This record gives sequence, C-alpha cells and structure tokens, in this order.
Amino acid sequence: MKKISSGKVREIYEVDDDKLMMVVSDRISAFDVILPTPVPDKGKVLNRISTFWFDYVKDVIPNHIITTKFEEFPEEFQKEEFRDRSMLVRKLKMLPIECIVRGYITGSGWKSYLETGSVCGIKLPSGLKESEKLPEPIFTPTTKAEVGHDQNIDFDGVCDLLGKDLAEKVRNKTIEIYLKCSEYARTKGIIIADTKFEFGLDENGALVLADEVLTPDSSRFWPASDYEIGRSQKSFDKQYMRDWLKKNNWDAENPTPIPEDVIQTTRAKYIEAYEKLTGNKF
Ligand code: Q0Z
Repeated sequence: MKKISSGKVREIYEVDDDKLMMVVSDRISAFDVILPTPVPDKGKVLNRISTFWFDYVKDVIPNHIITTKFEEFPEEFQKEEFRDRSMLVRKLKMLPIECIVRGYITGSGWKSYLETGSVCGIKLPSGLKESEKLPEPIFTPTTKAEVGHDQNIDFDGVCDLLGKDLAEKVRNKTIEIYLKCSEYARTKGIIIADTKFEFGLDENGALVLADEVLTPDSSRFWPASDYEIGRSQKSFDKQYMRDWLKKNNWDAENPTPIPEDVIQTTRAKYIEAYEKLTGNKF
C-alpha cells in the first residue's frame, strides 16, 4: 500500500489512478503537538461525523466519497486497522487553498481584527468583542504552505489562483455549507465557530467537497450552554485535556503518558458531539 500523504492525525493511501483511501487514526493533538496517548475510537467518531455532514449537504455540493463500507473496500484494504475509520474516495485535482469560514470572531481571525480591523481583506464592524457572532459568515481563505504556516489571502488572491468564476463559486459554496450546517448544529447545542473545507475538481471539472467535513479537528466546536461574548470559549472536545496538560505543566519535550481518566473523559466528549449532532448512538 502506497502512502501518499500523512497528516498529524490522518493518512492517505493511493488505491489506483482514480481512487484514494483516507484513514483517520485515534491520535489527538493539543497545543500543536501529537500526544503520546491515543483516544480510543476518536478516528471512528470523526469519520462518522464527517460522513454525516457529507450526506447532510449532498444537495448543496457533490462529495468525494465512493464508500465508507468495509465490505466494499478493495481487498488489500480490508484489514481490521481500516474498519469504520476509513473512506474510499475519488481522487480529485485539489484546489490549492484552504476554504476557511468564520461565523464568530476568534483565534487568528480575532488577532487579525485587533491589529487591522480586517480579516483576509474583509473589513469588519468596529467594536466587536472576542468570540462575538459576526453579522454574516466570512470567507477567510489561506494558501496551503508545503512547510510552516498557511498564509491568509484575500479574495483577489483566490481569483489569481482559481480564476474569478471558480473563486466565486468556491466562496459561495463555502458560506452556504457553513450556514446550513452551523444552523443545524446550533439546534443541537453546538456552536461551530469556524471551520475549514477543501474542494477539488473531478474528471468533468465539477467542483467537489473533499477531505473531512465539520469535525472537531477541522473546526471549533463550542458548547452553546457555556457561550459568552468577550472571552475565549471552552473547546467542546479538548477542554478537559488542555486543562490537564496545563495544570500538570505537560512538556512536549518530555512527553509523559496521559492518565486514563483524562483519555476516557476526552473520548466521551467526541462521542457526545457525534450523538448530539446526529441523534444516533455511537
Ligand atoms: C486530501 C490530507 C489526509 C493528509 C490530498 N479526494 C482527494 N483527492 C485528492 N487529494 C486529496 C483528496 Cl481528499 C487529498 N489531502 C489532505 C488528508 C492526510 C492530508 F487524510 N491531501
């Protein structure tokens, strides 16, 4: 099996000329490093969340999924390590941008707003408070850096890379998908503050939603019950882990194992997010 790309948490294998296998591990990152102890079932939960959203927006945008069923995987991928955590997908020509959309002003967007009043060339109203809901979601794309941090670009930068027609389509779809899904998630007690989509083009040149969609790894999920303007928000999934790492001065240079109760509490949060969003038992 040929591994073509390895992220911190996920892996992609080449299947043939037009198919890829995406595999989601149980690894978890916090403060930008992979922790030494995996969270059991995290990969399965994230794969199911992503699958749920691909289906939820299938009338807005086609997606890259061929199958998520183990029995339908190519024989060489029918190994237990791939079961329930993998997707067979169409190989696309990926667009060279990350389509970030923000419904709330936080993180690097908040930093940019404080410094310039704008994010990716979009002027925002004055007087916004940290974590405040924006009047409407904003498209704040980045270019994919091979090494180091992705770079913010404005809409004209996207037009230079994709051409005006495709740039407008990608921006409009990004906002439409985010609005539909974040409004739904809000009714289930979860605020999706921001997220990142990746798109590709298929063999006919059609725009297709790819990668993972609206998981806690690609998005900021906040518990709606704790939301308050004017401060940073608690992470739905990682707060307990982050608090423990901080309290214990956990050091990535000396990566001691994470205690079982911290892992189990974190596992339960991923499962809770899945069950709240989908109404299904994990
Ligand atoms: C997505 C990534 C991951 C590391 C390549 N359908 C597709 N066609 C072509 N390329 C991709 C996809 Cl999803 C593709 N990535 C991002 C995913 C591990 C990097 F699981 N890279």
